Amino acid sequence: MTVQPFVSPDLIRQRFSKAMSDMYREEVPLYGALMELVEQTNREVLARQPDIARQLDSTGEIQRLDMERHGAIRVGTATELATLARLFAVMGMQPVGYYDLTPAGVPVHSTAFRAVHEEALQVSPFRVFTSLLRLELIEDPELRDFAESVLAQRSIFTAEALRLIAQAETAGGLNESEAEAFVLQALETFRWHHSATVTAAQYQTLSAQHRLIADVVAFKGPHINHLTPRTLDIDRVQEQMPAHGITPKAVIEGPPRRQCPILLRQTSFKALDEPIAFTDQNQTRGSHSARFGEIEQRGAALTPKGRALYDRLLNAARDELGDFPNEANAARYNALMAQHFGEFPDSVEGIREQGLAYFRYFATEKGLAAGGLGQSSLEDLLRDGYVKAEPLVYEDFLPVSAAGIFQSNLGDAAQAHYGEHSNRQAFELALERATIDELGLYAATQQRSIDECLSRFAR
Ligand code: OOG
Ligand code: NI
Repeated sequence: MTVQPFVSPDLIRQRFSKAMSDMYREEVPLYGALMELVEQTNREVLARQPDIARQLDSTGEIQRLDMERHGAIRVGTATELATLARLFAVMGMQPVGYYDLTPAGVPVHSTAFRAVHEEALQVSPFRVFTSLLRLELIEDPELRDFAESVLAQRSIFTAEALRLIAQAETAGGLNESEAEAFVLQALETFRWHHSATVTAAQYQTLSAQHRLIADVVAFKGPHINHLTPRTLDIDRVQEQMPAHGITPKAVIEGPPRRQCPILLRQTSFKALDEPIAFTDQNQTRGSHSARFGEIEQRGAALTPKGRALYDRLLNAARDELGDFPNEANAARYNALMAQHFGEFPDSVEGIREQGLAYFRYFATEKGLAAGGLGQSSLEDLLRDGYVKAEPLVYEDFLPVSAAGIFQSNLGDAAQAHYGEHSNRQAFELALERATIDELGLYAATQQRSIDECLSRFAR
């Protein structure tokens, strides 16, 4: 008997991402319309701005652009979260970062499962923003007990998915046929269900406490609630959405429009109410809205210094606005953001000289032709044009933006005030492992590219 080799986790993730996209396109017709709009806009940008095309080509991002998606799910128990971590690990995805959404009145805390090495990200940048409901924040003990008992009865993984996860863990990987089965089985966890696990009245009670609680507790599984493509021009897509029958939220989250994109800009549109059958109804008579659409534009990953500047400018603009950004104050918000962010350098050189972002260093054509140069410093190589610096793309999320996305899809009524805040320790206890610090990952990628450049020319 020949032993079949393992399929690399990166390829399993690439296949899973494709399968998820196909499933979502079938389930949510607007997703298909949005994907077309984003693909068309990206083509236009690349044709109109050859410098962007060149930059994406030299970093390799051009090859992953069309594959680029992030999804989001919300789970209800520690066991669900810990098992998800094991499921994602089969696909080479690790929990990166900790996000606390309670300051924004959303009773969850979250992490992002994603690949961590630049080479793995290149094969598939697929990531999933994963939130754990904080049931301890439900004040009514009766409702909390009810929610806990409903969650305790469900299993969000198929038996076969659990078996394949265990198999991958003990054997150290999955072979071709196991990997194929795994993708299909894992997909089931993220599927939409038209029937709820509670009665219509129970759903109402949960929803009255917080719409998000109903979304997590009342269903068989953590349906994927959006799948977000990456656009090269978010303002243009936002502008064009209405003509395609899509109504975007009032403002784009994140930094304002700039020459040199930083971090992450996002916008979303509300999904329609979807028909649901509650357990006391034979046919679908109720409804629930959970699924929405979102697009994003990614820019440079900021260093702690750059991030502190970003946070300060964002807070200053928001403080001056004096309210959550909304339809009525959108124009003023955009003006305030542009005004405050005038302080943030907007050229690659300016950002690099002030140490505001992480970079990757590449040998230029001149550098490739030159070969060994003896001992030169990185700054020498840059100055003489042997090496060029490209901003490292941000692979993570932003808590203020995430809160804005949650809010716009839950409605303003969803704003609550929680006394208890950030609890990373409790989150990691539930996850059964620590979350990875994203800044360390960016610094490591940057360092690897510096080492490679220096060793190339040191000969
Ligand atoms: C997640 C919202 C956050 C993002 O892109 O910041 C998010 C959710 O609604 O479950 O997806
Ligand atoms: Ni999102």
